[in-house]
Amino acid sequence: MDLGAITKYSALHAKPNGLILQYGTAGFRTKAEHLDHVMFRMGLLAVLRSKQTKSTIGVMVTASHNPEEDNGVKLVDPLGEMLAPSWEEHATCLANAEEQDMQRVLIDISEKEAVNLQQDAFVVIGRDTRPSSEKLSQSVIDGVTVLGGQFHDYGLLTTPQLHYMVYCRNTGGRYGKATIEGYYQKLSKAFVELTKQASCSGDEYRSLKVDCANGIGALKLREMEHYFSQGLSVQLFNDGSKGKLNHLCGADFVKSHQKPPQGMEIKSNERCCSFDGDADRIVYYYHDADGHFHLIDGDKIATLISSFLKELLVEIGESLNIGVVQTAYANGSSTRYLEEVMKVPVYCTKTGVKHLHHKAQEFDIGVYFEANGHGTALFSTAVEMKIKQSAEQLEDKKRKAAKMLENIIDLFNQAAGDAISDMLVIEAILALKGLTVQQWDALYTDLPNRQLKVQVADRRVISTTNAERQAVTPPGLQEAINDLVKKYKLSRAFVRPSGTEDVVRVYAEADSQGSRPVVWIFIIWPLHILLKVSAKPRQTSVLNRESGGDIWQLSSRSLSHLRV
Ligand code: 16G
Ligand code: MG
Repeated sequence: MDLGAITKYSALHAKPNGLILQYGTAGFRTKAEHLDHVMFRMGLLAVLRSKQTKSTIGVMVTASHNPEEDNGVKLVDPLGEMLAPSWEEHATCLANAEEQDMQRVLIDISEKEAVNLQQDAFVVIGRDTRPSSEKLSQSVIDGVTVLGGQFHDYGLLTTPQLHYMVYCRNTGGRYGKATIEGYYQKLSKAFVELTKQASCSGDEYRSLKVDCANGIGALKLREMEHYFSQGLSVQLFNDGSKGKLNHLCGADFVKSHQKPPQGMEIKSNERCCSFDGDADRIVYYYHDADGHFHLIDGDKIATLISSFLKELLVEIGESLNIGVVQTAYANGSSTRYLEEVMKVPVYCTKTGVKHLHHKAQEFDIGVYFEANGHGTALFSTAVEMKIKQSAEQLEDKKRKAAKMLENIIDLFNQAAGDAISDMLVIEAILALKGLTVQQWDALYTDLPNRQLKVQVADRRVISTTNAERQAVTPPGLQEAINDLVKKYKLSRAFVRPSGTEDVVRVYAEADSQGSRPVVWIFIIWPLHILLKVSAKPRQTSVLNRESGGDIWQLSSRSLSHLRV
């Protein structure tokens, strides 16, 4: 380690005094102007991680669905997964070290992790379309080079594309070619093969409106569309040519406001979808003939995918172990449908892609989705080999199903949830099954639900267990929720501190038989207790009323007048 050079370069990326950030669920995220030193230091850390794992490591510069002024960074581990938890802690320590302590922290990490400093290092870098991203990714490169690492800068990429590149590079090209053409060709070839088999390939199945959140998804989908155009024609909206990134559009906006994005004309029963700002999330929606908006979220995407995979396995005659992984936010109707109708085992993990991904790896085939649209399917190596053999050996009908499964496996991005890949998987399944968007939506009916966020003095007063579905502290909170919930059919509520914002999230659902306010009771009561126990409730709590998208302003005073 050339400590002199590190000190010299670090001074050019100086840390603002006193600034403390944490490597959270999705890396570091804050206002772009506070991130220069973090980027430089993540370049350094990526080199250490690369030396330690003797593999290529990825660094992605993005703040996903956050406003355009923000930015962020996350590291991608060798098989395309999120950074290992012990290294998240190192990332936090390194980012927060004051200038004079930085070298010591760097040496501490190397020693703790037994990094062989003589080992070569290789880092790949990608960035989204934010105005700040180019300069910030240059700071990552400065960090990589000062520690003697080699790098390849892919420039503009979606987050899942960078995960894909890392995975390809560390598996000797077996997963695919680590180039943007390699990605386009692998996915498009599988998609075109699949849709060729669809008997219903009328116009209805061939066109899709895509809201790209004014982000990187637009650029990449534009580049890619001619590769798969014989199977699907896409019409892009919010493609970044005029609107602001994530402003009144994108998957996060559509999911949390339950309304279509701005700038998209929707005719009744037309199939539409939205990506988020870095294209790792997707939700679908449509307007029915009466003009009502219907959202098809990650839960219904998981249902469509897992039922299709299960049908194929039955046709091939393979009994593989398939599991679906969700979080506490999954609508109860989806869990019931999967377990009771489809007879697929369902597992619940904490919020955050890494938890779901990890759990899904336990199955032959693991399908995971968060309700917000993050997700993919994972296939064990043994399954991939078995299916490949079946596609060559089985007799006609079975061989056709095995071939389809082989292509579906290629179409998924198994390194990370990917809006483009998920979109193509969904479009292929709908075409192959001859399902309209309404028929897909009608698989089950979501229970009415509400979600809100509230600011309290200290969100750490809340701790949870059982995959965040039960509150352990503050005392009395869970008992109060239990007492209330048992009075209503199919009802469920939970409270959890956010991993990405300084807020507490409250979720509730119930079979309120058309009387939607019932769900609000579950929301308001936990909130009421919360505000009582958290020493100093902030003056105003902003409640994001999901359906309808209103912002409700409730003060703790007005809450205390509510009678339940
Ligand atoms: C991040 C996570 C997402 C999770 C969300 C929850 C990744 C790539 N993204 O965006 O999975 O749903 O945070 O945030 O892991 P919360 O803890 O604030 O509710
Ligand atoms: Mg995202």
